[in-house]
Amino acid sequence: ISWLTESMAEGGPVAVQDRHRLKTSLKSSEDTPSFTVKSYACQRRTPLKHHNTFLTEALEILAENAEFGENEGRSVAFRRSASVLKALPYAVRQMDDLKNLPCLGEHSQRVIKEILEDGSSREVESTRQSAQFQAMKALTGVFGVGVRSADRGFREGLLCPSDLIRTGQKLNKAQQAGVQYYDDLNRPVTKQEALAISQIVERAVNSVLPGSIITLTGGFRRGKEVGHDVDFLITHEEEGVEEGLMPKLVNWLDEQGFLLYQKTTRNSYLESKDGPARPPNNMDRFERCFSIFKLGQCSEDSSAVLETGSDDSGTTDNVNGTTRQQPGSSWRAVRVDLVVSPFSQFAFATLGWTGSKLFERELRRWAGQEKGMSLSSHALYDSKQQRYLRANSEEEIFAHLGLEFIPPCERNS
Ligand code: DCT
Ligand code: MG
Repeated sequence: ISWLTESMAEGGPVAVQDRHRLKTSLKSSEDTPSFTVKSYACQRRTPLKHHNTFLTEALEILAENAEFGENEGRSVAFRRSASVLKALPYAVRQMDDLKNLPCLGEHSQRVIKEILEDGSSREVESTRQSAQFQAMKALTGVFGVGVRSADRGFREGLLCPSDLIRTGQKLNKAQQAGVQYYDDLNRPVTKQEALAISQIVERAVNSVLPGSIITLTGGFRRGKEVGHDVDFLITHEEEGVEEGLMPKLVNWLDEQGFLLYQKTTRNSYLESKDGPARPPNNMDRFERCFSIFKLGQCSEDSSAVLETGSDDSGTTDNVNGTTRQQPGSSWRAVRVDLVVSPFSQFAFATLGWTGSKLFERELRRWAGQEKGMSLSSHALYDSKQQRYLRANSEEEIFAHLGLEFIPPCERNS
C-alpha cells in the first residue's frame, strides 16, 4: 500500500492535521481497503507509527484512568480497542470504517463516534482535566510510587510530587530517589542516550564476565525513538556462569560512579520448584536491578555523549527540601533496568522483555486460551503434553504457539 509507506516515510505518527490528506487519498468508505483484523494483538502487525493517533490517544486516557481506579478489566478493554486501531492501514473517518473489527466494545465505540462527529469526546476531555486524574498522573510519575500509594496520597490532599515532601510523607529509598530526580526521570530518554548507556553497560559486563551477551530490550528494541527507561537483558552461553553476575556488575557500575540508585532482586525462578504454574507477575523472578544511572549530557551538535565518571561534576540545587538538578547540568538521571537470564531461558526472556505490555499480555492469553499452554518470561509449558517446550529463538516460540512470527518493530500494540 504505497500511500501508507509514503506517509510513514515522511516521519511522525499520522496525527490530526494529517487526517485531511488521508481523507483525500481515500474518498469514500468503499475505498477503505477490506482488511481483516485478527482478534489477538499477537496475531497482528502493529507498527510504531499509525493512522489513528487522534483516536488511540483518547482511548488510552480512559485506559490509564481505569488503571488509576484499579479497574483492570476496563483498562484492558480500552487498550485492546486502541490496539486494533493502531493496526489499521487507514485512518478511521466514519463508524462504517469500523465494521467487522474485533475488540471494539460499546463504550469504546461511543467514544470514537463522538470524536469522529464532534472532534473530541466529553468523557475523555473531562477525565484529562479532572484534578484526580492529573494528581494520579503526577504522583504515579514518581519512581517508586504505585497506584495504591498515589491514590492514598490524593485522598489525603496531595496533588504533586513536591506535596510528598511538603507534608512530610514517609518515603522509602526508591521514592526518595524518585522525588529527587523527578524532572529528569519524566523527560523522555532518547535513543542516543540509550545507546550511550548501552556502551557503559557493555563495558561493565565485559569487565566482570567476558563473553556475555547483552540485548537492548523494551521499547527501544521495538524501534521507539524515546522511552521512559532503558531495558537490558544479559546472558552467557555457558549456562551457570551468569550466576552472581548482577552483584559484580552493580559493584563495577557503582565504583565508577554511574549509579545514583539501585535495588537488586535475586532470581527466584526454579522450574523444578515453580512448575508450570504461572507466577502472578511473570516479570519479577529474574535477577533484576532497578536503577537510576548518572549519564553525561549529550552535546547538541555531536553524537558524542559524555560519560560521567566518579567525579561529581553535576550541579544540584535544594528546592523545598528536594534536591533538584539545575538546567544546564552536565549530567542527567536515567532509569535503567538490568535483567540477567540463564542462557536456556534467554529466548523467553527476550520475548517477554521486548513488549509491548499489551502484546505480552495477549501472547500469554493466546497461549492459555487457544493452545492450552502457559507462557512466561522463563518458559513455555504445554499442559496437554505435560512438558516444557524448549526454544533457542523468538521464532521458535512463535512456532510452538502456532503464531506467525511478528518482528519486534511490529509488536507496538
Ligand atoms: N513488561 C510486561 N508487563 C509489565 C511490565 C513490563 O510485559 N507489566 C515487559 C514489556 C516491556 C518490557 O517489559 C519493558 O517494560 P517497560 O520499560 O515498562 O516498557 P517499554 O515498552 O520499554 O516502554 P518505555 O519505552 O516507556 O520504557
Ligand atoms: Mg522500557
